[in-house]
Amino acid sequence: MSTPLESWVEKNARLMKPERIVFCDGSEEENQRMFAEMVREGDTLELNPKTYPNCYLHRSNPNDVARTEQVTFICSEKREDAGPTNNWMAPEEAKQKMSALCDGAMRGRTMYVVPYIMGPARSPISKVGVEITDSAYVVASMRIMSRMGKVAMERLGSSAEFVPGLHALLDVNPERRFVMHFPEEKLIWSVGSGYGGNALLGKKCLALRIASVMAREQGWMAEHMLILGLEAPDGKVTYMAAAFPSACGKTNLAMMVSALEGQGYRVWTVGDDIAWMQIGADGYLRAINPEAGFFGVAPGTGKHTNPNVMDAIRKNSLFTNVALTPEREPWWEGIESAPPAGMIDWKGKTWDPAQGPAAHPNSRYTVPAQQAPSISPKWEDPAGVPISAFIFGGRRARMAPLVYESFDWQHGVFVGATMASETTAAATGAVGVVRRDPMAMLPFCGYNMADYFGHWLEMGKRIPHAPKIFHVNWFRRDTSGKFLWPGFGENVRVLKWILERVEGRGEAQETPIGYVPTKGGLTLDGLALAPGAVDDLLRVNAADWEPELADTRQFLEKFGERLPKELLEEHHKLAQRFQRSVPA
Ligand code: O2Y
Ligand code: MN
Repeated sequence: MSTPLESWVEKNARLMKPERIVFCDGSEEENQRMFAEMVREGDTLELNPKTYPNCYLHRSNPNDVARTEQVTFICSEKREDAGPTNNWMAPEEAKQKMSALCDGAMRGRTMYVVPYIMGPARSPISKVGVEITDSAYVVASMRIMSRMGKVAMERLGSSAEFVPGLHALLDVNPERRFVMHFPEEKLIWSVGSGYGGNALLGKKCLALRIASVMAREQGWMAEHMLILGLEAPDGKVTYMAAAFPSACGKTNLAMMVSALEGQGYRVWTVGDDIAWMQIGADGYLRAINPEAGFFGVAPGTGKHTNPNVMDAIRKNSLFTNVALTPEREPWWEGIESAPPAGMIDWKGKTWDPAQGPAAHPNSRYTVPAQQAPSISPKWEDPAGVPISAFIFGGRRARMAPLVYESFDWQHGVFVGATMASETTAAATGAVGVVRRDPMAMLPFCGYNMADYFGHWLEMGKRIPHAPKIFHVNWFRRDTSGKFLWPGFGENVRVLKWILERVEGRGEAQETPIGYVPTKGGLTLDGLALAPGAVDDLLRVNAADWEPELADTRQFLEKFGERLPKELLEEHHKLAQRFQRSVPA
């Protein structure tokens, strides 16, 4: 008798008609075979084995360099269950479309069956997924990003408890590119892209879109959050989880080298992108990082911005769409070394600076998490780490102060639901356009976000020791447009205040938006800030918040009747607090 996995593989083999089927075991020999296959295919090359041992550079199809939200669908039975912020397609229609595209899609090719665990192998919070793919690059990447192969088969046994994911490259044509999620069935089906979030199905598809649905059904949380531990001078580590939209430095914060190390404050990395959290027997929200690696943006990463990752990527790493030096080393803009002569750009051509950057702006490193010098000794703890603080954040030039604490859980949910970031030239070409991205989950929530807010509100009632909720903004500018805060390792000063607030210390003043540090509440010794910068960083300016109130109201109204009334209540309370604070 076939196991559920075998039956599912057979069914899909009948559809995709591969020449051969390989069940991946995750061994080092198999990994070497994958890289040999990728090198043979011509889009991958080995890097300098002396300076970057066991490292490879892969060049994706230039039409396939990022996640594509416009072709990402939530295929729930009812359109309203996907909500106003997701693309929706009826499941039957989606399946017909995908079956037609996949009929014979692997003819003459290998079908790899990739069993994997999202989360530590023995954690009760972890989940098994199986990805069918015809891409050796996906297999090699999944081996870094998850616990892949034999270990996953041992956990799965003959059970049917796995999240199935189908992936086929087809002809890597944007016209035939779709990433479909079937939340009722917990199925993922992606075609036409070999890149990142579209193709490594354990990451955004399973660990966020499908897991967010499971989390709501089962009473836990799947969030787009980094997890870090802040060690204090007495050795106690306090864990925090933080959600920022893209391009706000999540990986850098998670891997920060603390500017207060001399005072005994150190940051430990548990995860840089995703957190799965369940209420533990001790009443704390316990978080695991479902991933086993970091898939980080290369440009802008250097010895100053993220020394820990620069150390980590010197071995066993897979680079995608970065440039190549004549020494066969990876290079990108912001690596903090001058571009050498004779560079090859991300498309494999001699680099001409007049034609654009050498590395693609979304080029990536894929590196095992355990190679980070900052990796927490608890990062694989099956019980997870207890979360004491949630931190939301965005890139706001004027409005939001450096840090503030919400009044309570319900207010914190409102802060997360209305969080936003202003676009940078690098991201869109248009500077300063406000994009609302609730809890940084807008592209990753597998169901109606109004219900997602409801789930957050419910969780708050159930967690005996609920995390306190904060908001940070590293990107406030002065009137001449200069950043007021240095960021990077200095951000630990803000984490220290958060830690003190968690412990019932930390000086704060009450403002209409929440508790803001007093000037003396932040540890600023040894930091040369411009005169008046601290006041500017901590100011809550009613005039700036007026348009924000109008904009957040409009955003929340998008969710109609389904929006929990508590959020409109919080909006009303915020407006009232401002009214009371402004002299008539
Ligand atoms: O463009 C992609 O496919 C990658 S997107 C990504 C990668 C790592 C972590 N986060 C993200 C994201 O978009 O949030
Ligand atoms: Mn992310």
